[in-house]
Order: sequence, then structure tokens, then C-alpha cells
Amino acid sequence: MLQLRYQNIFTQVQVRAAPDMGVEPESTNFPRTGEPFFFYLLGKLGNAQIGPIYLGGLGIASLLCGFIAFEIIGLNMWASVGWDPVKFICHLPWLSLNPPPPKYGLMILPPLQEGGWWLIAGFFLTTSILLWWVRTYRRAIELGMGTHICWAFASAIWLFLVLGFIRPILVGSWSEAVPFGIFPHLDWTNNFSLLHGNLFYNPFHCFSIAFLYGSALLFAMHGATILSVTRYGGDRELDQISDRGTASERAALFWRWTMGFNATMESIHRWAWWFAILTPLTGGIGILITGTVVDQWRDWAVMHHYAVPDQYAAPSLPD
Ligand code: 07D
Ligand code: 07D
Repeated sequence: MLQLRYQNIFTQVQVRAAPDMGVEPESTNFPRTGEPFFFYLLGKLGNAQIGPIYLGGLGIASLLCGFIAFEIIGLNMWASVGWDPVKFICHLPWLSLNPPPPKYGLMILPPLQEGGWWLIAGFFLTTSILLWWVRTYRRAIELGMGTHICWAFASAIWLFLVLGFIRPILVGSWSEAVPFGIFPHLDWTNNFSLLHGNLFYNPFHCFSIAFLYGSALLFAMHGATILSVTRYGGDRELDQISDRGTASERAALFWRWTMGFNATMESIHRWAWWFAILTPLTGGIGILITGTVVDQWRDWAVMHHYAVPDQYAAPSLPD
């Protein structure tokens, strides 16, 4: 038994038992579907049991809208290479479905080939994401859980809405929104920064980066800490919150020794939650104020004395 535990370094021992159906929620509008089954290799990554899954009306509506958006994007991309299947596969990362050009402003339905399809796909993608959000909220309530996960997801949706909906409306043109496409959306990101005088000088981009890096660091520290005290029962994190045991004592002591301060078994999760949430939350603020409140970030930074004015000036040549 002990040997098995150390062989499976990525997960705990896999226990073979009857599938666990989980708690029965008080009311559901659909029965849960599908017989649970076991997948050995997935058990190496997490739980080997797949299902039962509960989709419900919201889940089905969301998947349907997501599928429509995905199809519109995919078919437009395929059409853009003359319906050649080989080109479609080979060029996929570079293919794009673009928003309407600036001349159409915020027109509700410009010609389909000039951004109309982008608007329709955007509508279905946004509906799909919002419906999925409601689903997460409803499932959490149904299970008697807090709604922390839903609010974290809402923070990502905030950035998504700012990028593709709220900011384009504020500046009066869909053309400002992000295209659908793998590399095209990276080009958009680069161009956005260039057009607005280098996003690095936008303090909210700085906040977002600090929280992003901070999230990665906190996640690594927390994951590593828990794994390192698992032998003392530290992986039963909730038990350690309500009844601090030797695992949390050791973990806390480690961080007090190495950096002078320790989070608690509970507060580390609040730290992680806030860092993750603040990444897109501050990011969304940064994008929202770009081109609306501040147009050129480097100029703004020079004005506020945290950039030097002549950094990019051409060197003066001798006569
Ligand atoms: C690991 C969870 C799983 C999610 C995955 C992504 C799709 C897109 C494509 C229909 C961490 C699934 C991908 C559903 C399918 C089409 C055309 C999450 C994990 C595996 N980006 N971005 C990527 C999205 C923006 C930026 C990758 C989405 C902004 C940079 C992937 C959005 C800006 C880089 C992707 C979005 C921006 C990426 C990997 C929405 C500024 C990369 C994502 C809805 C924030 C990286 C080639 C990942 C890359 C990358 C998806 C928005 C910048 C395709 C869905 C406009 C600089 N982005 N992105 O793992 O390799 O996320 O690009 O807002 O370097 Mg992006
Ligand atoms: C995209 C939230 C939306 C996603 C949702 C999920 C599906 C389905 C399917 C799972 C990510 C939808 C889900 C559709 C999934 C399956 C199957 C969150 C998203 C709702 N930057 N930059 C950021 C850095 C530069 C630029 C944030 C670093 C340059 C722009 C982040 C560097 C230029 C924007 C960040 C760097 C530039 C950003 C994103 C370094 C380009 C944004 C945070 C080291 C040359 C975005 C304020 C996030 C933002 C953003 C990091 C450089 C441009 C912290 C580390 C100077 C235009 N950048 N960046 O959570 O918020 O994204 O900015 O150089 O819009 Mg940046």
C-alpha cells in the first residue's frame, strides 16, 4: 500500500469501488444523465470516475450557442481558404473572422462578409458564456455551496466583455473589438498596445501582470506546501482549517522560517482567490480606460513623471 502511494507520485492510490453518485440536489429540472464509468489514465491526473453529468436546460442552451458560434467561426475560416480542407488545417492558426471595418461604426447588422458573421458569432459566444455562468451559479446554490467560483468566472467574463463589447461601444465602433483567430488575436493585442503608446505604461496593465504572476507564484507555493505535508494529513485541507494539526503547524512554520510570515490553511485560499480575480478585474479596467480616458500611455507616463521624455529620440548626428 505504502509502496503504491509513492509510485503514483501525481495522485493518490486509485480505489476501486462502486461509482459515487454524489449528493442528491434538492430539485433539478432534469435528471442527471449517463452511467458513470472509470478511465484508468485520467485517474492518474485526478479522479478516474467520469460522470454522472448534469446538463440541464441552461447547460444545453449554452452548449448549443457555443456550438453555433464555433461553427460560424470555423465555416467562415474554411470559406476564406476556398473550402480547401488541407489548407484549412494547415493555415488554421492564421485564419481569422474579423469584426466590421470602421466605416460601419456600431451598425447592428453590417454585410455578412464585412463583419456581419463576426457580430452573429460574437452574440452566440457571449450568450453561451453568460448562460454557462448562470449554470455555474445555479449548480453552486443547488449544492449548498458558496458562489466563489461563479464570481471568479465573472471576473474573466468582465475582461472578455470589455474587450469585445463594452469598449467598442464606448468608442463607437465594432472595428475596435478582437477578431476570432489564434494568431490574429495576438496581432490585435500587439497592435492595441502600439496604437495606444505602449500598454506597459498603463498602470492597470501593471496591476494585472502583478496579479497574474502573483497567482502563479501563490499557486505554486500552495501546491508545493500541501504536497510536502501530505504525509501528515495536510491534503485534508479542510480538516486542518477547523482543527489545526501537525501538517499546518509545519507548513506555517516553514514559511515563517523562510519568509517571516505565513498564511493560514484558510486564508491561503482567499489570497489565491483574490489574486486570480484581480488579474482580469484590473486588466478590464485598464482596457476600458484605453482610448477613452487615456489615449497614449507613454505620453501619459511622461506627464506623470514615470517615463523619460526623450527615451526614443533619434540620436543627434554631428553636422
Ligand atoms: C489553460 C484553460 C483552457 C483553455 C484553453 C483555450 C479557445 C479558442 C479558437 C474558435 C489559459 C481554448 C481556446 C476556445 C478557440 C477559435 C478561433 C486557460 C486554460 C486551452 N484568448 N492570448 C491563447 C483566448 C485574449 C493572448 C491561447 C480566448 C485577449 C496571448 C488560446 C479569449 C488578449 C496569448 C487563447 C482570449 C489575449 C494568448 C491559450 C477570450 C489579452 C498566447 C490560452 C474569449 C488578454 C496564447 C496562440 C490559455 C497562445 C494565447 C484563447 C483573449 C492575449 C488560443 C478564448 C484578446 C498574448 N489565447 N487573449 O491557455 O498560445 O489560457 O496564443 O477572451 O501566447 Mg488569448
Ligand atoms: C482573456 C478573460 C476572458 C476569457 C473568458 C473565457 C471560452 C471557452 C473553452 C475550456 C486572460 C472564455 C472561454 C471561450 C473555453 C474550453 C474548451 C483572461 C481572459 C471569459 N502582457 N496585454 C494582459 C502581459 C504586453 C495587451 C493581461 C505580460 C505588450 C493587451 C495580462 C507581458 C502588449 C491586453 C498581461 C505583456 C500587450 C493585455 C491579461 C510581458 C503586446 C489585454 C490577463 C511580460 C505586445 C489584457 C490590461 C488575463 C489586459 C492584457 C500580461 C506584454 C498588450 C496580465 C506578462 C506590451 C491589449 N497582459 N501586453 O487574465 O487586461 O487574460 O490588459 O511582456 O487586453 Mg499584456
